[in-house]
Amino acid sequence: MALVTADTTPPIATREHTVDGFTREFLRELNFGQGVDLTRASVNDKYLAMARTVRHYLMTRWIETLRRQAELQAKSVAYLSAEFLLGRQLDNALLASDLQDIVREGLANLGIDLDELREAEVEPGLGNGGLGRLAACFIDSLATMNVPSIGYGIRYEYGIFQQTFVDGRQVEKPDDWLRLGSPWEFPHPEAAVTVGFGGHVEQYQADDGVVRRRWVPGWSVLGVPYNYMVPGYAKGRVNTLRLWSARATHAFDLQIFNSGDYAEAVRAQTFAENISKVLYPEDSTPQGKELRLQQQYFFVACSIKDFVDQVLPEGYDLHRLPERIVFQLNDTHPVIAVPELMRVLVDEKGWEWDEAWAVTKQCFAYTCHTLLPEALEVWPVELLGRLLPRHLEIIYRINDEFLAELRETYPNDELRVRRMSIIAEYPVRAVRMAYLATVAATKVNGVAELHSQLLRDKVLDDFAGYWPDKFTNVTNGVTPRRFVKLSNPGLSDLVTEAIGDGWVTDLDQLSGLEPLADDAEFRRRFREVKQANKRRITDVLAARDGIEVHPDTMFDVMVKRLHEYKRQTLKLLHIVSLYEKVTTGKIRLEDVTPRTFAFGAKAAPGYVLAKQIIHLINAVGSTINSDPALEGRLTVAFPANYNVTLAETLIPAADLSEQISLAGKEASGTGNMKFMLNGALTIGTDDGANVEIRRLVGDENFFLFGLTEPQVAELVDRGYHPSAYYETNEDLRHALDLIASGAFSGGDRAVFEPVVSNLLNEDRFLALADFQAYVDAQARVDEAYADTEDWTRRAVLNVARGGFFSSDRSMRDYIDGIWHTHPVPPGS
Ligand code: 26W
Repeated sequence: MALVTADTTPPIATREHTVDGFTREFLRELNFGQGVDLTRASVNDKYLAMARTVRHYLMTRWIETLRRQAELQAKSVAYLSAEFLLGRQLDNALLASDLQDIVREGLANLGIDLDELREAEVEPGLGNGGLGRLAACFIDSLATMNVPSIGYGIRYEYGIFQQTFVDGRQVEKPDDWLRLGSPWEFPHPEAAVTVGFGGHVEQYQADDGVVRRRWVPGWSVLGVPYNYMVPGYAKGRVNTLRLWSARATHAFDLQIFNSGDYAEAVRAQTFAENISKVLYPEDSTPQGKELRLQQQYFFVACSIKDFVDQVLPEGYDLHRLPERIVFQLNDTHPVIAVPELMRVLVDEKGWEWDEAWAVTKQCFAYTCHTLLPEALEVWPVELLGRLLPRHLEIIYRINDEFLAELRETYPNDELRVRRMSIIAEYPVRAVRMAYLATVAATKVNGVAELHSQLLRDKVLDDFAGYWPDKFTNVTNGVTPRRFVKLSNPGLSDLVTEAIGDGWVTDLDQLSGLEPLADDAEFRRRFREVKQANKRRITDVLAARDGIEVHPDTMFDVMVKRLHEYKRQTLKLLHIVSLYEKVTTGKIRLEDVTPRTFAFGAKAAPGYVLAKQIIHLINAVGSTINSDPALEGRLTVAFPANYNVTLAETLIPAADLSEQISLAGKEASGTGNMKFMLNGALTIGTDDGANVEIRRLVGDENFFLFGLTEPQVAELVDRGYHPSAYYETNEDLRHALDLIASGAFSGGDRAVFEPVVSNLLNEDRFLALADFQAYVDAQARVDEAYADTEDWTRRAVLNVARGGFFSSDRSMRDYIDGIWHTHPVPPGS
C-alpha cells in the first residue's frame, strides 16, 4: 500500500463488482466474521455474512460522502425524529449497490437461496406508523437526491410491539429485534456523549466578572451513537442515520467500585439504560410520562452536542451556525432541542441571551403531523422543572419575551396574548410544545394542503395571524424505491418496459403511462401483474398467518393504526350489513361482488376501545369466514402484526384502498399514496392528502363519500346525535343489532356492548353519520369493478397520475421553501 502523507488523499478499499468478487467476500465474512464454514452455517450465519458483505460494497461511497462533506462544509439538514420506521434493510442495500443479480447468482452457486436469507431479517420497527415511516422515506430521498443530511433518533432496544391475537384479542409481545444481532449498525462507544438530568441551577460569577446561571445535573447518562448507512439509489450519497443508545456513565462504574453494593450499582445501570429501552407505542395520545421526556431530551441533547462538537470543524464560529445546519423538528417530540441549543450557547459558550436567540431561531423548522387536540404534547411544568430545571427557566424567558412582543402588537387584546402563551395554566401549568416550536421555528408546515390550511385556520390560528409567512405546506410523499421498485417488481418491470427507468428517481415520468390506459394489451399485462401480486400475498397469508384468501376476489384493504378517527368501524359496519343482507335473503349471493376485506392494525396497548374493535373485527371475520352460506364469496383477512414488511406485499395486491377517516382528522395519510402508486383505486373522504389524490386522479377515478370538514364542524356545532341515524337507517340498525345480539360472540351480548354503545351514544368521529354515504360509495365500487377493462384503465391512471406523491418531491419542497440547501454528490 502506498504511504499516506499529509497532502495525499488516503486510498479507499474497493470491492470487485462481480459474482466471483462477491462470492469471495461472502465466504471471507462467513469464515472470518462468523467463524463457520458453509456446511455448518445456520441461516442466520449466512444472512449476517451476506449482509455485511453487501454493506462493504456501500462503504466506499459512504466514506466518499463524508470526505466530500468535510471538504465542502455544505449546509446540512439534521432530521430530528423520535421515530424512524425503517423496514428491512437488505433489499434496499442490494438495490442501492446494484448487487441484486450478482448476489442471487453468487449465492445460488453455493447452493443458497437468497430469498431464504431475506426472510431471516428482522425489521427494525423503530416507529409507530405514519410519522416514523415518513422519516424513513425522507432520508431515503435525501440520500438519493444528494442532499447533505443526517437523521438523528433513538436506537430503541425494543421497537413497536409484536401483535398477536389470542381468541381474537390483541396481545402484545416485546419486539426483541436485536436478538440475533443487527449487521447494519456501526456502534461507536468511543464517541459517546454525556447527557445530564435533574439537579438544580446555580448562579455564579464567571471569569469575566459577569453573573451567570448554570445547570448542575443530579445525574447523567452516556449516549452511544450507532451509525446506519442511508444509501441513495443509483450512485447517490450514502448518508448517515445516527441513533443513540443510553448507557450508564463511568460515574456509575465508580459507584459500583466504591459502594461495594453490587446489586444497587446494577440497578443504577439498568436505570440509565432504560432510557432507550423501548419505543412508546402510543400513537397520537401522549401520556406525559417522565421516561418519554427523558427519551426526548436524551436524543436531542446527544444530537446537538454531536453536531456542534463532531460534525462541525473545530473552532467553527457558532454565530454562523444557520449557514451550516437546519434542524427539522419531526412533530413536537424533539422540540426540547430549542431550549437545549439556547443553554449550550448561553451557559456553555457564554453568549448574551439576545445573540443566542437570534441564532437559535434561524436553526429550526417545525413539522406538525396531527390535528387531534389530544395529540398535541404538553409537559407539566412540575415534571419539566424536576427533570430539566435550566430548560424550564429558558422556556420561561423565551415566553416572557414573546408575550412582551405580543403585547406591543396587541396592546388591547390580553386574551389573545394569553391564548398564545407557551405556558398553559389549566388544568395544570404546562409547556405547550407546539407553541414553543412555532415561536422558535423559521417555518411551520403541515403535511397536506387541507391539514396546513386547518393548522393556519384552527389549531395555530393566532400564530398564523401574527406570522403569516411562517406557515407553509409540504405535502407528504413516499419513496418509490421501496414502495414501488422493490415491493412491486412486476409493475416496475412493466412500467420500465413502457417508459424507461427514469421514473425511479423522477416519478413525474409516470405520466408517460397515461396513453397506455387506453391500450388493451397494456391493461392485460397490468392485470396480470396485479393478479400475480394477489397470488403472492395469498401465499404469504397462508404461510404467515394460516389465513385462506382467494386471489380471484376484489382485494379491499384497510391498513393503518387502529384509531377511532380512522374509522375501521365504518368499514366493519359495511361488512356486517352486507353479511346481514345476504344471510336474511335481502340480497342474493350471486349479486355480491366476491371480496376479500383485509385489515392490518395495531392498537396502542392502553387504548381499550381500539382493542375491542380489533376483537370485533376478528370475531366478525371468523363468523363470516366459516359460514358456508357465503360460499367463500366474502372473506375477512386480518393478519396480525401489520408492519412495513407486510405492507410491502399487501399493498401491491390491493384493488381498493380504504382511506375513510372523518374529514379534518387525518393530517395526510401516506398509505393512501402507496396504494395509488401500486394501482389501487381509492374509496375515501375529503381528508388529508386524499384531497390532492382526488384532484390529480380525477373525480371519476376516485370514490368520494362523506361529510366535508366544514359540514362536520357544522354538524358537531348543532349537536351530533348518533342514535338518530340508528333510528332512521334500517340497514345500519340491523347491522348494529346483529353485533349487539351476540351473533359474532357465540351469543354473548356483553363482549361487544361497549363498542356498540359507544357508537350509539358517543361516536366521536361520526361513523354513523357517514354510514349511508359509505355504503352507497361501495355500491359504486361494485359497479365499477364489474367492468374489468374500465377498472384497469382507472387503475393505470392512478399510477400514471401518482408521480406527485414521491418523497423526492416532498424533499424538493422542503429544500426550496424551508431549508435552502444544495445537493452535493459523493464523488463530485
Ligand atoms: C405519543 C404522542 C404522539 C403524538 C402524535 C405520538 C405520535 C404522534 C404522531 C404525530 C402521529 C402520527 O404519526 N401522525 C401521522 O403522521 C403522518 C405523517 O405525516 C400522517 O400521514 C398521518 O396522517 C398522521 O396521522
